[in-house]
Amino acid sequence: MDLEILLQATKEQMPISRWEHTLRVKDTALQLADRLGMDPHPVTVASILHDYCKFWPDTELAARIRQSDLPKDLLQYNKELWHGPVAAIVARDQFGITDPDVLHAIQYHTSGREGMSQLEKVIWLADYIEPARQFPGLDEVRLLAETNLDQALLKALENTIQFLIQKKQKVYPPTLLARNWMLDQVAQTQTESREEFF
Ligand code: DGI
Ligand code: FE
Ligand code: FE
Repeated sequence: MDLEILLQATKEQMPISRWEHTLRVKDTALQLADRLGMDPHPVTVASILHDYCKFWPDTELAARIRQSDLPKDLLQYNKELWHGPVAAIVARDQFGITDPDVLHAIQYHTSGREGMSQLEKVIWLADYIEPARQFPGLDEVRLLAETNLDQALLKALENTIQFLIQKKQKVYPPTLLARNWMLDQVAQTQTESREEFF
């Protein structure tokens, strides 16, 4: 995939502020990936495309969800959740991206899900911590992200769920499952590192 074509096509889909967010997510994700020894290419492609459909009309997003193989229950939840899954369909059908890990990282970049891959985690977290973000509790997540991807993601998912509850909004079940799963993952690594110590 020619990155210049992806960059140009994505830039044309959104206002400049969202485009700059996209570039910051890419840089943040690449920093995390470098530390984790990951291949930078899929990280770059998923970062560029993650918000491709952010400024599409809700009616268009809903139509694409109905027409595609995406889960229809998305339509019962917050519209904010729609742009990622639809961007994954565009990545596959318009840009010919076949790597399932890249497609999943785009698809689940808002909700998260149980069993997220390392790439999915990196994109989710980079989107949350990119330097211009200002969520409550973000300093703690940024600090955790420097040393422990899983702990940072757990905290960020918990912050997001708390935020949605405070706003009296529904929580899409995959986000809850992601948080429960990360809680187990973090507990498991803590037990393992204690066992190594003794
Ligand atoms: O597209 P971005 O603004 O870069 O970020 P995003 O794709 O993570 O969208 C974030 C918004 O989605 C955030 O304001 C919370 C909202 N949202 C609504 N329902 C849910 C949700 N986020 C999650 N994780 N789960 C939900 O059920
Ligand atoms: Fe998004
Ligand atoms: Fe984003």
